[in-house]
Amino acid sequence: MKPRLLQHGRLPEQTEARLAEHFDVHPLWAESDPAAYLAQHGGEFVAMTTRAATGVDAAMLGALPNLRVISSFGVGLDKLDLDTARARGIAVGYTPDVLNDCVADTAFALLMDAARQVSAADRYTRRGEWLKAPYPLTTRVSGKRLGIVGMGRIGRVIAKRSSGFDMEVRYFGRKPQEGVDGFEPSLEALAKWADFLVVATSGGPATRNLISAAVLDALGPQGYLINIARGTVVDEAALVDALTHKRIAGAGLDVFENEPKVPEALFALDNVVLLPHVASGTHETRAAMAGLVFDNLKSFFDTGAVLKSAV
Ligand code: 8YV
Repeated sequence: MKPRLLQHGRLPEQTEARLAEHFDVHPLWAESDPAAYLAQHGGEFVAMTTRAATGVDAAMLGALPNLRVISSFGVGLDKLDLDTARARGIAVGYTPDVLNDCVADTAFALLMDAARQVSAADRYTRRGEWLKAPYPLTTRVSGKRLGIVGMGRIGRVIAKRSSGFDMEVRYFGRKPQEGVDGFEPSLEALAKWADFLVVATSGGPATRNLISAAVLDALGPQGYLINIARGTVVDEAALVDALTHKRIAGAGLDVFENEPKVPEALFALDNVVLLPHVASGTHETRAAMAGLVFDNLKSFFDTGAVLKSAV
């Protein structure tokens, strides 16, 4: 008999098909009242899939008394109740590493766009304004100072990308990373030093509003903020205020506090580039992530352990 698997949130089509070959899958996303469904059937499931943005909370885990493994699509763990999973001995697989390159690429796309105003200049050209006047000057990237908040797997690839732009790198985090020079123990000092501050840390309560009004003020009117991490890491109201009043030069944002809602005040501003949380969203990377969601489950049922464990 195939193990019974609860699918929380959709996955790429091929992955859903592959899962159905090996598991008795129930799509929770198709239920009109998921809580009522789980109250009746929760005990049937030994495995589940979810997505980083969807997660699994304590209430849902409570409704799944026989769950043995969770396999999550994504690297973010901020919406997963890991404490409960740990306490109950539930294995948790996720998809780190395979998305590092694309997320770092997107960080650089946002950085380049914020500084050189690629999107704003494109809009200017389409509006026919070039016929009236040349586009205003923008800000140089090469040779500038890059501050990275969170020198983890993705932060390191961002640092690697920056060497192609001859940038000087320093970073902030809980502790200095072995083999990585440039640790700065004060986030405000890093922001003051940096021309570009890139947020690449994990989300969750420990980093909530880490990028505060004070950090933005330290970054200052010549500084740019790039966020490819989680919207919750930045005090969004303070950021909107800083961008509106030009207390920072600009920003490039892939993530927001209440996705898919983006503060409307930002729509009218040309000093901010807005992306709909797409940093890992390439065919290649999403296929690798989906493959790992499957492989984590397969490994768990073959060997008792997922390949990439989050707990
Ligand atoms: C995913 C992400 O696109 O991996 C993560 O944590 O934020 C993204 O790569 C997405 O959130 C998956 O649901």
